[in-house]
Amino acid sequence: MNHAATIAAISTAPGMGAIGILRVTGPKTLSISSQFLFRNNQQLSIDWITNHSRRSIYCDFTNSLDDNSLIDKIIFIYYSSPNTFTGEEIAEFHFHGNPILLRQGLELLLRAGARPAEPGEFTKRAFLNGKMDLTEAEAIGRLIHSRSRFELELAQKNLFGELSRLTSKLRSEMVGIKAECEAEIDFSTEDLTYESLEERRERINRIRKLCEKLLDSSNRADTLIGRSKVVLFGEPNVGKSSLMNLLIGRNRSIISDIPGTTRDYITEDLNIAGIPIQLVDTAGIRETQDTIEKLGIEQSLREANNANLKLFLIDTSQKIDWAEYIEKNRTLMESAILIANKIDIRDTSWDRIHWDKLLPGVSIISLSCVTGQGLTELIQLLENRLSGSESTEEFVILEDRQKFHFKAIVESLKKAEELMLVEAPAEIVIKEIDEAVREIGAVNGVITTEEVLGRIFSVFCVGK
Ligand SMILES: Nc1nc2c(ncn2[C@@H]2O[C@H](COP(=O)(O)OP(=O)(O)OP(=O)(O)O)[C@@H](O)[C@H]2O)c(=O)[nH]1
Ligand SMILES: [Mg+2]
Repeated sequence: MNHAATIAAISTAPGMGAIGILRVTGPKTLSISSQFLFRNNQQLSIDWITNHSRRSIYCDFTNSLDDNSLIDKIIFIYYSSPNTFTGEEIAEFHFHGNPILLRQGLELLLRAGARPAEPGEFTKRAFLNGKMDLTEAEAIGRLIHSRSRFELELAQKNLFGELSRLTSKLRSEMVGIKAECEAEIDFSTEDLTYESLEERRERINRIRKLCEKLLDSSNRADTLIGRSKVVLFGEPNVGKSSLMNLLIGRNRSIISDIPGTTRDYITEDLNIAGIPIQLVDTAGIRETQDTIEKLGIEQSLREANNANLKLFLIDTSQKIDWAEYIEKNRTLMESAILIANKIDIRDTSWDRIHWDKLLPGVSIISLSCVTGQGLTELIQLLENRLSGSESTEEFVILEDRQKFHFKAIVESLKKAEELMLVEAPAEIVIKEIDEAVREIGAVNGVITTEEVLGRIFSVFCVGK
């Protein structure tokens, strides 16, 4: 399939980098590109470039439209069609990775007749030219935006065709069932026994269960992919805000030696070992008459309740009867990781060994927000707890659009099963099967409309 327009875009992430790549695809790729490519003040000819397909060409990128000024020394690569990402010819310009430079280059390519690519347009062409199916194309978008290793691995599975293969298999099974129903109508076979009908219903049931399992597994994966909420809580002045600032690497929360400094809760997004988390610093919990502080404390407890992980801080610099302290706070402490803070100025009443007996099974980390002692250990523990031992093997990720179709399949198959149970005529059953076949076709893009494609690819980044 040939698309009239030749499109161009900056394909690397915005910002500075060692290199930045401009990409062009479409029928006029060569005539547009070659205008700017020079060696020893000689423009590279289209023939010469065509003979050097897939080879890196070191050359000048010159502003031949205005004053022949040298824009950059680049590596140019030309990929002749059809064995390319988009299925059409592609040119790549490897500039030095400065955004202003890249925009200058792009500007010239556009003036020479290319059109700015829409978000995801390169991948959309790849799909339209049969280079990949829709689940694989969607997986590229997911892959680029993955925020954790877990999500990345799931995106890779789809990109490498796992969902595509499963969908094709389900589709061919459903088409098979549909054909059987048709045969039944056409010949009204006498030898179609009750057993074979029963067997067909079981096959439909099996496919439906599989789709339900898929939806369930994808919903569970969504929960794991969502940002984990990590809440810091404990009594006033134990160092919650200090730990918040230490973890995010800047002074976000106000720290002071006055108990009750933080009165509201404060949230920050950060990444710990590739896991996206939302960190929440809360108001210190204590008995108080101050109405505003009271509200803050209520919020703290609410935040702690909603957390995926709670860090309960205690102040080891105080002289405290810890056995009594634990009895008072046992419920709060047992569901949390304990952070024994201010270990650099710990009081003699603090005894780490003692704790394992008083609170068995609860993890304790000795920490100093001042010296940084124990921070590596804490981060390691957070990583272990948050990433879990979740293997991607039993999970699959479905985009919302795919879920929508799988739900529709489940509904249709369920109806088909019910109809068969009451021995409805095949003509009616087949309508439901047909619907399911259509829906599964929509999953990997056997059937699509321009509107659907527009929605899918518009969430991509430009240049992909
Ligand atoms: N020596 C030492 N001082 C610390 C440590 N962590 C915090 N502090 C000090 O303890 C005091 C209280 O720290 P904050 O981080 O404001 O405590 P908080 O728990 O947020 O207190 P509230 O917001 O009032 O609930 C400050 O003076 C900090 O400098 C530590 O590990 N060692
Ligand atoms: Mg605070």
